Parts: sequence; C-alpha cells; structure tokens
Amino acid sequence: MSTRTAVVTGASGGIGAATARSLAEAGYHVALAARRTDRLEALAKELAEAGHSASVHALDVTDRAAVDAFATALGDLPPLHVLVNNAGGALGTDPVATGDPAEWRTMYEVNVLGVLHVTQALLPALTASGDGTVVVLTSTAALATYEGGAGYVAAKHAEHVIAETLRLELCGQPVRVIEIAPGMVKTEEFSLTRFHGDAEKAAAVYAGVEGPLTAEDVAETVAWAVSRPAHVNVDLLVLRPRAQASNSKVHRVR
Ligand code: NJP
Repeated sequence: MSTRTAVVTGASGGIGAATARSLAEAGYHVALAARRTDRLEALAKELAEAGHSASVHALDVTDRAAVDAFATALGDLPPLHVLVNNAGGALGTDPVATGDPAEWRTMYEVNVLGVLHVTQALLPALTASGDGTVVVLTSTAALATYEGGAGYVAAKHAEHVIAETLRLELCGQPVRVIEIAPGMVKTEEFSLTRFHGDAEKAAAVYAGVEGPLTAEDVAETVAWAVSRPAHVNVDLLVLRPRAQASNSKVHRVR
C-alpha cells in the first residue's frame, strides 16, 4: 500500500508518463492527470499490472474550476507529497515579427497559468503533509532564448520565475521547489504538436542527433531529485544531450 501520493500533470505521454512510471516504481500512489483519459487509463492499467497504485483524473490545467475539483478529489487518496508540474508544450517556431498571438496566449495559459492553478490548488495539501515537493518541469528555453523560439521561451522563462519566486516565498515551510530544465528530449508528440502535426518537420528536429534525451532520462532525474532527503532542495537541474551545447548549438551527423 502506498502511503504517499504524487501528482503528475500531463501524464498521458512523453516525460509525464515516464515520470509517473518512475514515481510509481519509487512507491508513490500516482495521480495521473491530463485531458486524454484513454491514455491515462492504459497507463494506470499497466502500472496496476506491475503491482503499483495509480488513479486517473481528467484535467485541463487551464481550467481553474476543473483544477479545484481535482484538488478536492485528491482528498480520497494517501497524503499528497509530490506535485510534478509537467503539462506544457510549444506551438510554432515563427519569428517575433510574424508570431501568432493566439499561439503565444495558449502557450502562456498552459505553461504558466496551468502551473499557477495546480500549484495554488495543491499547496495546502503539500504543506499539510509536512514534507512536500513541487517540481516544475521547465526547459533550457526557460534560461536562454533562440531564434524562432520567443513565444515558448517567454512562457518557459515565466514558468522559471514561478519556481524561483515560490522557493523564496515558501522558505521556512516544509515544501521544496525543484526546477528540472531539460534540453532536447525526443518524445513522441512534443515536436509534432509544435509543428501542428507535420511529421517531417517534427522529425527534422532530431535528425542526425546522436542520443537526444529520452523521456526516461528526464523521469529518472525527477525521481532522483524528489528522493533526496527532505532537507536537500535541488533548486535547478539542467540536463542536455551530450550533442547539444546550447539551445542552438546541436551536433548532427549527416
Ligand atoms: O511533451 P508531450 P513532453 N491540460 O507533448 C499535456 C517540457 N519540455 O513530454 O492533455 C493538461 O509529449 C498533454 O496531455 P493531454 C515541455 O514544455 C519538453 O515532451 O492528454 N495537460 C501531454 O501529456 C512540457 O512542459 C522538451 O494532451 C495538458 C503533455 O502535456 C514537458 O517538458 C524539452 C494540457 C505534453 O506531452 C513535457 O514535454 C524541454 C492541458 N491544457 C522541455 N496541455 C522536449 N520534448 O524536447 C498539454 O526543454 N497537456
């Protein structure tokens, strides 16, 4: 029986699903949250078959009322110790001169307001646990920019600011704030979403890159950071593939 709950947002694929597997493996009851519940159901079934404990929660992190209802539903689970704010993503690679304001707004709503909603709603339970951890899954785009990236970079910078500010504000309370900032991670959908379903453009992102990060690489990092003793706060952990030295310097084998 799990005695601690970990929430993972965006658990329906990629880094979120891998993180849910890692935290289930570490003994948490994992509350799987995302919009596509069919995918969450499949993951919950897989985890149950492996002897782990998971629950499925339909959640759009941009919908505050839904987030509040989600927080209430967590009351039936073991005490909440970990929140992984993972739901997020990029839309488009247009330069500032022609970027679509609607896409910028969507990225802000998911990556920034989504984290705000879920963190606000779950902080009371995390604090009450006496040993809570908020993980914010940002990006190397949260720390430096690149051409064509401004909309995503702006949103991820804002998400980074939430993590930095929250850590200051919670100092003295039993809640850690950990930011994990990965570089290029080859997941099934991230680039496909960014390029509006264009598989060729999505594949080009990873073309010739030897060893982009995998979702599992990031998940293991999250699980490691969360499992440090309660007095140890891993403030910010940046991980990149060896072949990527910055957002725009990527070694490709042709
Ligand atoms: O992304 P992807 P990754 N409400 O597209 C969910 C960051 N990152 O795993 O709702 C709730 O496979 C969506 O679920 P669904 C990145 O910015 C990535 O690669 O069912 N959930 C899905 O589970 C993001 O923050 C890379 O559609 C919502 C998940 O989010 C995180 O890592 C590099 C939602 C997205 O899965 C996971 O990325 C980097 C909503 N409104 C940072 N909207 C990378 N892959 O290269 C979306 O530096 N989701």
